[in-house]
Amino acid sequence: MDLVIFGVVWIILSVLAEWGFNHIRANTMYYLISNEGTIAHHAFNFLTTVLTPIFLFVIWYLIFAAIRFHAKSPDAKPSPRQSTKNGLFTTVWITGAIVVNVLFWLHPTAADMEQIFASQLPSKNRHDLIVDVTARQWEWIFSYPQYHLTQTVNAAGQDELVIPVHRKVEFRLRSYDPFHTYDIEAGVIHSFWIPAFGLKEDVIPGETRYEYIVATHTASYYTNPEVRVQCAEVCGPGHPWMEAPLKIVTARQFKAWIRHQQLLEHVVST
Ligand SMILES: [Cu+2]
Repeated sequence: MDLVIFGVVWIILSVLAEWGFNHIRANTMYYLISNEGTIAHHAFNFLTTVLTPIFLFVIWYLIFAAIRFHAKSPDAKPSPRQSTKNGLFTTVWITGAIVVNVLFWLHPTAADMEQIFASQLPSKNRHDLIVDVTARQWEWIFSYPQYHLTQTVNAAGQDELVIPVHRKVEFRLRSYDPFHTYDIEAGVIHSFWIPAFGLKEDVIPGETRYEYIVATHTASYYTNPEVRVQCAEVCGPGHPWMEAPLKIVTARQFKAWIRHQQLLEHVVST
């Protein structure tokens, strides 16, 4: 009888929780427009779906045991029926744990994460668009070495990041301050975060880090604020405002933008 009550309540709780999670996912997950972010998102959904009933099993087990088997009065004697071993339970629990772990290891949704980590190796990404990203207190500076652009800006003269859709982009992330000529090495830890891409990468002084992204849709900061570069590591008083607009454009628009930037930098430098 205990087993039936426990099992029925566990199933009801699991169904409710899965339903609630699906509802939350469908309504509150933010705008996501990168291949890599989408893979990570699917892996997260898969893991939470499998883990929710297991989590509830453990929690409900604790609560159920505390209610069902508590002493009825302060001077109650321990039950004469005591057992310290339950071979069936141990076998089911250990087998179940192994099966779940092997599932995570082999299941394509979770295994996709391995693909992301593998795809992030610089040696596998030789022919991408390169964007050098310099984080300083408090500004993001974008350079395009393949096009000889040192600092791209929008019409208002603010730093701006523009990348083409459906093309792999290699971000090279560094933290130092090119404008502090007395100490160019002055730098603190920042974090390169584009909310719409769903990935974050710390930017550490003295290190070069890489992030690879393929954007899946055209989009613009000027219509959706999630399409921006935001610092996600507290780096001083200017941290909350350390952001830069991002635009994801077609290949043709990107070419035109590069030409415009080249003209702009040429005008400024002469
Ligand atoms: Cu920062």
